[in-house]
Amino acid sequence: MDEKKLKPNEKIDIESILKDLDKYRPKRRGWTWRTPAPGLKMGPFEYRDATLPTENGVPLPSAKYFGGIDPQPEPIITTEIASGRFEDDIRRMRMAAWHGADHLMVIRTAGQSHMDGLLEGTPQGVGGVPITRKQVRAQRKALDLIEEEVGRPINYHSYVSGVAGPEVAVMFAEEGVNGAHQDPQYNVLYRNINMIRSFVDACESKEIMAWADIAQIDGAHNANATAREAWKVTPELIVQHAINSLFSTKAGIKKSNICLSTVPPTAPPAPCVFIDLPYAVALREFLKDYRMRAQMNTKYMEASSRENTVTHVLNMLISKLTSADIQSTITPDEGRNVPWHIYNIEACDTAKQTLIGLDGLMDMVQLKDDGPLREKSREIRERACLFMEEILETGGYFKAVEEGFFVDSGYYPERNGDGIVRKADGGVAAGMVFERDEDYFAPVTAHYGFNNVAQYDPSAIDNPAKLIDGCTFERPEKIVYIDELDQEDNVNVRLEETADYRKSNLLKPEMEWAADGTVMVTLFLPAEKRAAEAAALELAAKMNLQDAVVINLETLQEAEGVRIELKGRLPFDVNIDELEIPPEPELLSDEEIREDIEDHPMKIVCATVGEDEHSVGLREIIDIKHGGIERFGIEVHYLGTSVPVEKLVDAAIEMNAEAILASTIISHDDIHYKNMKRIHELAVEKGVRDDLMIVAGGTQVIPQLAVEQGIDAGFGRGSHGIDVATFLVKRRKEKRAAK
Ligand code: Z98
Repeated sequence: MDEKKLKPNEKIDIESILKDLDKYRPKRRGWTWRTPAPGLKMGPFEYRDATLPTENGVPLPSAKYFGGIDPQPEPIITTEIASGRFEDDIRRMRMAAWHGADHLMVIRTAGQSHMDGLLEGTPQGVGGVPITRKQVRAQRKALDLIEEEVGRPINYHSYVSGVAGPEVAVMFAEEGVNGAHQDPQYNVLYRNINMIRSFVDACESKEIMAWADIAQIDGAHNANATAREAWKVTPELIVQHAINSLFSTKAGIKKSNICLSTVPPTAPPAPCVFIDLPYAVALREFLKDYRMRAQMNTKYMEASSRENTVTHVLNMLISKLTSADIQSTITPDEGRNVPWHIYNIEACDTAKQTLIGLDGLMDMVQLKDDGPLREKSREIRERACLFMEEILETGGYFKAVEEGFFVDSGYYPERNGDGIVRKADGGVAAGMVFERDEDYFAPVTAHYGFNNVAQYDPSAIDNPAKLIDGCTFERPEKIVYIDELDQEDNVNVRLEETADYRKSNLLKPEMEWAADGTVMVTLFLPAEKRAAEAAALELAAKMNLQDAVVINLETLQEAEGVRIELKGRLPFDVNIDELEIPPEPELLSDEEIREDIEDHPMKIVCATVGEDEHSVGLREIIDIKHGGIERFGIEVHYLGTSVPVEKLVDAAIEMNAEAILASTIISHDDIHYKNMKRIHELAVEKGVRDDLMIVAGGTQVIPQLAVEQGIDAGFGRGSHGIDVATFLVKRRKEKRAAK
């Protein structure tokens, strides 16, 4: 099956993913954790908390200074990809996997729990995209290839909610989904689904999830995303976690697959660690047998991606201090409502960088055993216990919901009387739970509750599906796969529309969907904010951007001006075939240069020539502090500024230098090129040209024109020490080879 493998330098072929989808079976079932690798050595470092590395990936940008290593932290890293077009999301998943994500949460942009049944096809519809078998199967198929490519299992995840929850759970089990949100309290509180129905459905869903080894995330965090003052619901959060966790174990889910969704109660400018850490400790101490999925606070989120990134990083400090098992990166872009490729990837990098940066922290620091941490933590636990006791006194969970116990904005036992009230006989699907008849029988696997199999075959009590020779869980060929039903709204039509861009060398910028043309422009406008916003939109129109919208505006000073980020669409494209693409300069690595200089020490002289007092450019190229060529061990003799070209050549001869570096900034009357030519001629006249490499640089230097003056190389704007050092070492090697 080798031809089906992904090739790192080739795009994933969406059409081939969709081909024969009706016959595709996922490679495996079940959730996979990372494999710890304590003491792992990578490049110059040893890691204490890292996990087994991937085979392919994109390291952090600065990894290039350390041999391109890409250490992977301990927690699973989640990213949520839900642009609404599953075909485009597949490409984003691959990028996310290369950046270290191994938990991909996906799909719907619609409230899935508003659907009364499982839909087929991939309709984009009103109100967003629901979940369908086709999307799930296509994405799991793609992930089966992607996980092979990166060399690490990827957990695929979605939501089991709403009155269609059990149906969704069956489909997930059939299609190899590895993780899901499932919490009946979520349905009750936020989707107004009848509470009895919701808990009965949850029994069924959880039993199916247990069979399929699907890891579960609960919904408690929605309380602090909803409550007016999120930190006040911390006792309730613990109660919600406890209810769903215990309920889930009773429905058969193993504890190591039960992940509590922990979201810190607050965010800066609150003293957030002081508030969040005691809560996290309280939760983990109480529910230590379960896993923790940490997600950043989204309640107090604005559109500054800088601010959101800091909130995210502080969340990871808490995660590190309390050993979270899954780190979510979902939301740094949520505040600006631009769920774009780049923000998923940035957030994965932020998580990887932070968690690897904190490697070994707990071997050096310890949470104090006394003081405010323990006191506050104990207090939260006490409040949670009292909350639970009052639920029992009131007559149980359903009664408590009827009395508005949940999402009340008081800090329990304080109550503000503004909790969410639901009635046991109200809500969606009220009265739709029926007792099973005496002869009720369902020949299926992982079915919750009473099932009179014995009436047909007592030997099939533990395996009712035996009576029909296996249900879809054992015999997946029995699954009825229904393709798109809508002739206009389907993936094939969408792919057709973007085929030109996906299959030729036509190129359009993209943030979310193939060829969406979306770009972001960042501006500083020295005006007050209302004027600046209007001006930004006017400027966008002049830049030819369509549908421009300001997505972030931050005042730097109310009169002096604002920073604005806006998005818009470019109505044109470029053709790569018509571009003149210069060959990529091949730089030597630091090690290669250092090695060569060690074996063959190199001495050079340099100066700013002519009547020119500029020195910064040349110093940037030579100084060790600026990453200049000195750092490779090259012996540099700097003669200063306004140095006559004759003096430079004489100095090179006197010192027996191998190269001359001339800096030339002033360029009137082409004096910079004339000086280069003169250096070359002098070297020829003095009989040393063959022994000397002559290099000149400056902001106005065009490399080609420099070489035309007779010297060896020219370096223009944006050149660095490594460019010059690479040239000198390579040229000298050529000379050595020619001898
Ligand atoms: C997260 N980004 O938790 P609808 N069930 C539970 C949920 O928490 C959610 C759903 C279902 C957040 C996502 N949570 C918010 C327990 C959603 C989804 O009704 O289909 O949108 O339910 O990662």
